[in-house]
Amino acid sequence: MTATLYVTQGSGNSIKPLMAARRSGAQCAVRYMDVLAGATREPEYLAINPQGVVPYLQFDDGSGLGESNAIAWYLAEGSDLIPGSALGRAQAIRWMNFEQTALEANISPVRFFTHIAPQLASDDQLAMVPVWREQGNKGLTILDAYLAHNDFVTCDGYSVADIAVYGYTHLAGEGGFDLNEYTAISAWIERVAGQADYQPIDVLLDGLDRDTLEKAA
Ligand SMILES: N[C@@H](CCC(=O)N[C@@H](CS)C(=O)NCC(=O)O)C(=O)O
Repeated sequence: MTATLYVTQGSGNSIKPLMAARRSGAQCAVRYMDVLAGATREPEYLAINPQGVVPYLQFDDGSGLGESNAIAWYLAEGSDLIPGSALGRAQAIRWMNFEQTALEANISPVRFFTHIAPQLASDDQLAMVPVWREQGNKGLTILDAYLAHNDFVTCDGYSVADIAVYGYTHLAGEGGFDLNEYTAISAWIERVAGQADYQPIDVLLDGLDRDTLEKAA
């Protein structure tokens, strides 16, 4: 089955499926959505993904798969990104849930409303900035303590769970978090970036932009 992956610029969630596909060799067309211009609120996109967010993987029969971590897992199937042991797979679920609830949920909005699009921040959202930073730092502290004793997120080495946790953690500095305070996370970020198939976010997203838009047109 062929599939189309919808992503957007600068998104720590959007790079997860792209990182997984690069490693596994999974093939899919990529469509870039201009979230800031409201592309994910257009009826055409809501007909594809009623949740109105990216990333989203649409199959050629019209069905689809949402949630960055689920899409990354799907595209990683059959590769060394899937932990080999039962414990490794369970640890992957544990940390992918943690990423969505303790890390992404705080780092993503504070980065968006202070760095990506401060002009869009309402007073209520600005009032949340210190809360997001406090909660995000709690999550980073827990991750840092874990990575002080573990090279990667699961006991089976570099995996799709590292990709999931990496998505927004490595962008935390743009949300006002001081990653220098987290020495184990900083060392792990280097290990992820040291993978042979690694490409940084600007290359993964911006580098493919023109090609894939032309292909999809
Ligand atoms: N939990 C979802 C979050 C998806 C999400 O919020 N995506 C953002 C970009 S990172 C988005 O599409 N925002 C557009 C909007 O809310 O209109 C995931 O991990 O995929």
